[in-house]
Amino acid sequence: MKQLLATVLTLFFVGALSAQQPKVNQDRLEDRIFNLAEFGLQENGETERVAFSDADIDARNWVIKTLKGFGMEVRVDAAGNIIGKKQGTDSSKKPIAFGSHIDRVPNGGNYDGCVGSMAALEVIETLNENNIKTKHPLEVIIFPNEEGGVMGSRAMAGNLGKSALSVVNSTGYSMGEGIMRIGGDTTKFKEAKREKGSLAAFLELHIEQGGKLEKENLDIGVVEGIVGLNWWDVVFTGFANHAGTTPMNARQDALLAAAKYIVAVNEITNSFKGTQVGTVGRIKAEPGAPNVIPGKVTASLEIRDLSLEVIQKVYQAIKKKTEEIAEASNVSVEFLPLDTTAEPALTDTSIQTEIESSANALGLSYQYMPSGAGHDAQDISRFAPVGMIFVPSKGGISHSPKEFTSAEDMANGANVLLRTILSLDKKLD
Ligand code: HGY
Ligand code: MN
Ligand code: MN
Repeated sequence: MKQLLATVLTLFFVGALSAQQPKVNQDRLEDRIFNLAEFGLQENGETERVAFSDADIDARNWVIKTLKGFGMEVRVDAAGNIIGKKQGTDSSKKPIAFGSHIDRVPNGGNYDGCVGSMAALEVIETLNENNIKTKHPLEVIIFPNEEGGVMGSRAMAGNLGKSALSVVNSTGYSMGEGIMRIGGDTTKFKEAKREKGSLAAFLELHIEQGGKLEKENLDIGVVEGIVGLNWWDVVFTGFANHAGTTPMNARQDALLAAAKYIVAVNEITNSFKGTQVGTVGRIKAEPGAPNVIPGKVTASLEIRDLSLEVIQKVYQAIKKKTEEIAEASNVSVEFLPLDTTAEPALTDTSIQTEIESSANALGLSYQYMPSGAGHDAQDISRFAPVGMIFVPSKGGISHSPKEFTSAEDMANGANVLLRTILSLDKKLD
């Protein structure tokens, strides 16, 4: 009986508490996710919206128009970051910012980045319709080209080097061309840099992109830290020759060496204790005809871990083994680092606590956890305290058209985001 009474009282208390705070509109949030998915919709019903594409530009313009419709001052900085500002009641306070990205990987899903971006719009609309004015100004930030190396957030952190501007994505545009296309200005992209202390806090809601929350039937992830990641192009140079007349023992087959490299990446990454990951996600064999022995192969290498030292250790072991493979295959190999490095980042512990208490107050289950995916929040953490909120990914699937997060899970995350913003507004100076 006592247990029942305690439960009833708790539910009443939680209900009463949460009744004081507005809730987001779940249907409107999901409608915006579906609306956003229209930008880049293909014949097969899937959406393509890689950064700098026409679809990306159209989606960005739609977000800008929506933010303006909320009465926000909207600007696009020199790196292409969209920044919507809602004035607070105390102009001495620094903004509380929140947002994510709307660009996608090729053949990606509708939720990666989109949930945090659409939830940011939903938070503003919910505050407006409840006539809630925060003391701190609020900023909604939509970062460009997150998938191509967290470009916008790196520029905002002052970490985007000139060499990054030549990195080309699957649209064929380089980052420099892309920044110009989306309304940035490469002649002054350094001006996108924001100084330490210029934001009171930054929050990012994001899908987990893994299966832990779903497996443990939990609503919310309180993110403790975000992995670092490094990319390289690995170029094998052999000798293109006739596939019919060149004896097997007289070949300099760049693709055969690359194939052994791919196996080595997997074996070496697994050979170290820990949770590091190593992937070859892209490969191009030239000249790319069935009757020509490939003379040149360019493959990618990505290594991730919460520790840069571990990334380096795994990389050196892979490089050493690959050089042995190349020598034995009578080809040469080069490792070319791509300027898309994202360093590991820890989230702010006091913001973690606010996220936890928001989840508790909303009666949502949660766990503390790391992020195996990279995010814009990791670069923003160079100059501001950040927090990240995860919601479940169905089947742990992401970077795939099969990516899915339910409307209820999205609304849970958006309500935790809203509540955390309001509690930080009260507590932060
Ligand atoms: O690749 C990542 O980790 C992120 O989804 N951009
Ligand atoms: Mn993302
Ligand atoms: Mn992604």
